[in-house]
Amino acid sequence: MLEATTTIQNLSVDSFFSEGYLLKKRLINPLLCDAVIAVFEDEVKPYSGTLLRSTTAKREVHHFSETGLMTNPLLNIHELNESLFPEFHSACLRLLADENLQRSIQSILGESAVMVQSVYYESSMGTSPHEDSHYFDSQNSRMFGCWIALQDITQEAGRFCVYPKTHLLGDPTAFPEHVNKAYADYEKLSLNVIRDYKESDRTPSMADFKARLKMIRHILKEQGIEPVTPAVNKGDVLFFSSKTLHSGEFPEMGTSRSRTSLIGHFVPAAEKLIRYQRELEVLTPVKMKNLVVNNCNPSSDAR
Ligand SMILES: O=C(O)CCC(=O)C(=O)O
Ligand SMILES: [Fe+2]
Repeated sequence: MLEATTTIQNLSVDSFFSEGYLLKKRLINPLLCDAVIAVFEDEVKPYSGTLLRSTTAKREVHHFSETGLMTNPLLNIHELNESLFPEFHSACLRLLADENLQRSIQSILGESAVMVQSVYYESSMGTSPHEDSHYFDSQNSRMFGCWIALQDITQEAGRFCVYPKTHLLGDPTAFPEHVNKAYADYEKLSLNVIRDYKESDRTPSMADFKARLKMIRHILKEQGIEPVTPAVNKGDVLFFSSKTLHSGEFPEMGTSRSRTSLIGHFVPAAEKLIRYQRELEVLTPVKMKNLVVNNCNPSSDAR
């Protein structure tokens, strides 16, 4: 029995490495998901002050859709002021430290993990295909995101998409030379755009990312790579590599359907962090409740 379970686990991990993502259904207890949403409604949603956002990496008040959904996701909820949001802070940490989740993280990494970023979404904002590695990663590109559905997510709310095998772009054993050359050009442009923004401290705009988007769309089309938009339900977790292209669909206009999700990005504890594929940073892991997190105030986002 034990042997069979171990084999199944290994198969899953193998598919994470071959496909660049892995969906684990019902990994998290739905009650933990409900608890996070309930305290978000009680403690966080009525708050009128500013909080750090993943869209701008700046502090902003909540922005709302016409149907009352928060549209600017919260960046690094583990670093929220605990005295302002005690219940939300501890419910999120409890969920991210969940035993089943941590066991899966361990089996992907094969060693101890540190959470370097967390984001809370109430709605999808429509994010174009990108890889997180260009924003930040572990120095050996082993970071991955755990995208946790806190509710059943409908098509209308705008689903999360992954592009299978794209974490292998640039690998000569996986893609032909002309594709890897096009990918190298894309990567160069993408990093230039991101580094420019960071240096001038401007907020990314869709227009500036247009050329990068055109290049990656061309590669995806030529290789016939279609996005996978798995139907996800409360407690499901989608693990995706820092190098896997992913995007978020736009919600339908005027929808009242939320897409409540919590995302944690994890790296091996023994590696350094790298920002914009240029700046190395030593990790300073600390234990926060039952979760090991990096003790810093990251200014980068993974959008
Ligand atoms: O949830 C989304 O729409 C995008 C999330 C994302 O890009 C990320 O977590 O890295
Ligand atoms: Fe991302």
